[in-house]
Order: sequence, then structure tokens, then C-alpha cells
Amino acid sequence: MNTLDDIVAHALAEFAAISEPAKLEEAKARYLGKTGQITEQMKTLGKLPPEEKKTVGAAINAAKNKVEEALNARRESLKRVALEAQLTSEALDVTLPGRSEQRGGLHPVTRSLERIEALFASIGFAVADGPEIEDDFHNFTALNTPEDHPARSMHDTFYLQNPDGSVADKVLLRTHTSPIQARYMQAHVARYGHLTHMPEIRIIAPGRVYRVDSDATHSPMFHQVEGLWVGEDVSFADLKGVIADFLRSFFETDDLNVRFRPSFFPFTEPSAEIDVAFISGALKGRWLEIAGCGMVHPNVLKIAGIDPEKYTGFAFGFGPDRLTMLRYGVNDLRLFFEGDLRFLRQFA
Ligand code: 2NM
Repeated sequence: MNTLDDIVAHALAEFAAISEPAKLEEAKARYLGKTGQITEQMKTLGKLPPEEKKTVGAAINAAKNKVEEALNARRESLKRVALEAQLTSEALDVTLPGRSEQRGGLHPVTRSLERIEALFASIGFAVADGPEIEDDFHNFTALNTPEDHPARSMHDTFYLQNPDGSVADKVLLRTHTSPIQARYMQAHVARYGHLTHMPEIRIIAPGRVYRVDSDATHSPMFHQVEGLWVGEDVSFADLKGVIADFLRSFFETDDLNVRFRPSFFPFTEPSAEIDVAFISGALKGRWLEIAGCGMVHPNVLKIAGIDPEKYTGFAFGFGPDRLTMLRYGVNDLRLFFEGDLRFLRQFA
């Protein structure tokens, strides 16, 4: 093998071993650059006798062409490899499903509250609300609850603290939605108290309430819907009709027994617990305590400025959380308030 063949063989081997374009250009310089090996061969031509120039020149050119060809071929090959790599890494699967919108949904208790509001609206009840931070007067005193009642203790009720840590002057998280009704009655009397015949009060008061209590069936925050109907001849019979009708509508079944069991509340007299028993289905036969009710106590009417000799009223209170558990077959109240989307999505 002569020198030229050696140079070509080396160049070809070197190019083949290179996989980076920049390195390939450096290698090119070593053969074809100003001081490259092929170029140096060209420079020897001048010293040759004229008769050899032609053949040696032709051989050098042929070698140069081979090197250039190999160089170009390697350049193309590296370009192809780079393109393949880019196409692979940037591959786009146009058959993948798109990212769809995440649809929100109403909380199951909110769905119940909306149903309850709609059902009572259909028999003329307006929706009333009020503050969740209440004072002792509206939460207890106006509702005929005595000074020594257990609900008034620190043990049962969340009292607010002053910034220095001392207990605020009997400011609390409302323990029921009845203060809404107490406030509503007072405002009603302020507007219509001068009339010989005040318009009837027919409201429901839905909302969050707070008690110091927490287990599978009690949450420190839960919901209540209370109702109030005050007028000139409102009776316990009206109460029974309204409640029984509501429960059958809410549970969408007439297969329902409803019973009123004598009970006691400071703000009603007489008072009753309301039980339901489903006639069929998973819960069939068992009496379930579902609400409390009664005729509004004369003292409650009096404190609001309503004459109990002229007006009577009934009131009731139930837990929409519990109604929702029964309607959907949920067995742990806490699931409603943990915010676990795996649970909540089932109602969306
Ligand atoms: C209940 C049970 C019985 C009730 C009473 C009143 C008011 F303001 F008229 F006095 N509101 N709600 C009431 C009566 C609530 O919940 C178990």
C-alpha cells in the first residue's frame, strides 16, 4: 500500500468512527485543510519531474475525491441519524384523547338543601338567613332557653375569644338556625306590628350550625333547616300535614310512615320528635328519628313582640345532612365534610 492509499484508508476509518458533526469537521481539516494530509501531498507535486506530475497529480486528486465523498456521505448519515432522533423524541401521538374539561358538581348536601328549598317554596315558604356568629340573646334568650341550660355551657357551644384569649362577651357560633327565626319575627313585627292583621310568617331557615361534638354521626359543623309558620289559626294539624307531605316529596315515595312522638324543647310547647319508617327498601321497618317540632312557645312569640293570644305558630327543625345520608345510603356523616373527590364525584 502506498502513502495515498494509507491516508484514504485512515480518513475513511476515522470518519466512520465519528458520530458528532463538529468532530467530523475537525477530522476534515486534518485531511483537506491548509495543512491537511492530502493538501500536503499536493504540495509535493511541485518538486516532481514534469513527466511524473500528471500521474501523481491524478492519483492525489482521486484520493482527495474519495476522502471528500466519504466525508459527505458521513455528513449525510449523521444528519439522518440526528433527524431520526429528533423525530422520535418529539413524536406526537395525535390519536391520544384530548384533555377534557373537569366538570364540577354540587355537593350532595347542597343538592338536598336546594330540593328542600324548592319543596317549601311550592307551599309559600320564603328562605331566610342570618349570621353564623351570634349573640347569646338571639341564640338562647329569645328562644326561651334558660340560663342554666346545658346548651349554654362551654362544653357544648363554641364561644368566641377576644384577641387576648379571654372569652368574648357571650358571642358564639350559632348552635341552631332558630336565631334566624327570632330575628325574622322581630323584623316582621317592626314592619307589620301596627296592623290589625299581620301577614303570616312562613319561612325556612337553612344554614350551617356548630356544636362541640364529633364522631361518625356528629360533626362539629353540620346543617340545619328549620321552618316557621306563624299566623292567626296555625295548628298542630297544619304542622303534621306540612311535615308528612314534605317527607314524602323529599324521599319521592308514599311508602313512608310518619309518627309524632311527644318530646321537649324550650322554644316549643307542645313539642314532638318526628320519626319516619320506610315501608320498603334497605331501611324498611326501622323507625328513624328525623326532626323535632312543636307549637312555638308563647314566651318566644312574646319576646319577638307577637301577641300569643292572637297568633300561633309551629316550628320544626331537621338535619339535611342526615336526610342526605338516608336518601343516598351514606353511613358516615364525616364523608360529607372531608372534601375527598372520590366520594363527592359520585353525586355530581
Ligand atoms: C327544632 C325543634 C322544634 C324551632 C323553633 C323555632 C322558633 F324560632 F320559632 F322558636 N325555630 N325552630 C324548633 C322547634 C326547632 O329543631 C329540632
